[in-house]
Amino acid sequence: MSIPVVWSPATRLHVPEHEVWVGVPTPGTELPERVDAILAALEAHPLHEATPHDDELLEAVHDGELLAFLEGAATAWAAGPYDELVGQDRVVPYVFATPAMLAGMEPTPATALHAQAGQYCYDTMTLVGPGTWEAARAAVDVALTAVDLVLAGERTAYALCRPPGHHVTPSGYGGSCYLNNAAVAAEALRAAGHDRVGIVDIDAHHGNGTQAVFWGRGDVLYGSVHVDPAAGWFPHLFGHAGETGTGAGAGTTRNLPLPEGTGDGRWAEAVTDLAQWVAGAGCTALVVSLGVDAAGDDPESPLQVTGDGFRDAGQALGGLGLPSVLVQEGGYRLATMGSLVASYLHGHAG
Ligand code: SP5
Ligand code: ZN
Repeated sequence: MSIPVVWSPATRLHVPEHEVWVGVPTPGTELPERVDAILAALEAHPLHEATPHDDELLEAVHDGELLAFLEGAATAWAAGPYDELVGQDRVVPYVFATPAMLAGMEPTPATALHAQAGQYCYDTMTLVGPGTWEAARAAVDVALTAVDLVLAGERTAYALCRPPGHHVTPSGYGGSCYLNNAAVAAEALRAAGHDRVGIVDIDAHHGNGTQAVFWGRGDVLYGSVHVDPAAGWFPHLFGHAGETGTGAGAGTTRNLPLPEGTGDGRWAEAVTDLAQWVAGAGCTALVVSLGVDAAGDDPESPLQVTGDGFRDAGQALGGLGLPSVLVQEGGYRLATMGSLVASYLHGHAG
């Protein structure tokens, strides 16, 4: 039983040459080559190219203002002309509309593009360039095409989404993410008649964006295992155990932060805990935010998971027998990330 793989060549079009980290331009980590590294490792799986989908479900997740900004930002920046003036060819914010700046006042929306960026982008690592929108929008089509396959009867489909998405809130992007592919997939499963959908996020980082999208809702559960943000890891402000949702969503968020250095046994136990939680809560479909940056050799996290751990995580989640859409998130070591995805898929297929 081989899980179908959905991809799009347009996901290669986003080229983040740099990410500005603590004020310093460092080489980008979320590279187009990630797509090819994963494809090469999944050669044995049936391959499907994504088909275009309209914006209805994307607009259910994200504010229209954010979508319009992302779609037009690269062209507007090029006309700036910031590249000519200061040597910056990517959209990067420098003023941030934080609650501390607003101080309870209603701001007048910024007119300068370099200030507008900080109304939507909440960090300096997530630059927009030519092709960013096309790639991010294609990744949404990849996720929705994987949902189509599952609705047509596949038990599981894998969406090779890139750029990743789980850090994007309804109106804010960051963390190398622009559009929340997993949240859109969950909305698609809901729209197709699944009354309760579970999202389990095994990326090394907490998916603050996905948590935000479903924070007040009881119909989509969000559970995440990740390196403890309180130990100094992105996204810093969210992902702590006390965050459990609000209103109709009270109790439908679960965070299992783990210490730096956590390896296979304890990590896979936490994934198993989340698997049993979503099944016990009556979810009839599953979305997995499948980052592989928890790997021991990944440059972006201090977790120490191996291929065996990813296989065990796949077994725990695939063993639920739920219709499942697997959405690629992070994972940055080109030499090994493909085989880690393959290990997870092998475990999930059982
Ligand atoms: C989807 C995903 O895994 N996003 C994680 C983004 C977290 N990035 C934090 C970056 C922290 C500093 N990294 C320095 C890399 C130097 N290029
Ligand atoms: Zn990550």
